Amino acid sequence: MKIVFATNNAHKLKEVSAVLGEGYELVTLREVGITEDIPETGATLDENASLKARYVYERTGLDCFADDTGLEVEALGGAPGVHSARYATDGHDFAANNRKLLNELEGVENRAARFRTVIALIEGGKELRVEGIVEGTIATAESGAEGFGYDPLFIPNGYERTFAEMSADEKNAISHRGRAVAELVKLLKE
Ligand code: ITT
Repeated sequence: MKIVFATNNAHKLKEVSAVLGEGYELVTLREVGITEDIPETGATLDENASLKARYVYERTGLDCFADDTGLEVEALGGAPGVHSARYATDGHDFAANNRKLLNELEGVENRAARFRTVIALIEGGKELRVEGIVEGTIATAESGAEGFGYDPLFIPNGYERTFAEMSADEKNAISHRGRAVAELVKLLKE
């Protein structure tokens, strides 16, 4: 089954195609001729996932899905949340975001955080949403070189390593996106 995944993030594309497995052919935005940045102007992860999926559906008429992910840190009132990509700067500067997060949490004891992924699926013109959550803590220094974004700082509960110290398979098995994609697969199989 062919389905458009509305993302420009190559890491995500790799993670999601690994979880979806063989029965699905993921089509990229470039392959359907969408090269511009899709506006993410929503106030919540749900709204942004939905905006991205609808944008693609309106232009292509193809079945598609989009995700939006945020890191929600308890001591920061849920920040950076929907602003996770542009926490420190306007761009997707992962290193600057991680530095800012460490600064904001300096001396803070409560380091509880969670990643939340919302996926909006449009299939046959009908929209459905699923989500995936992983709870954890924010480390006091970066470790590991795998993954992307806040992975070097995020230690999932029950582990003593960050996501960036795990293989892609290990991360996918317990991650926010892995769980959301597992729910997506259930919807696609219904
Ligand atoms: P697209 O909108 O093109 O899909 P993006 O990088 O902007 O890509 P999101 O809006 O979903 O992705 O995610 C916002 C930010 O959250 C992202 O830039 C990363 O900093 C962070 N993030 C998302 N998923 C993550 C993960 O699995 N591990 C670590 N950080 C992640």
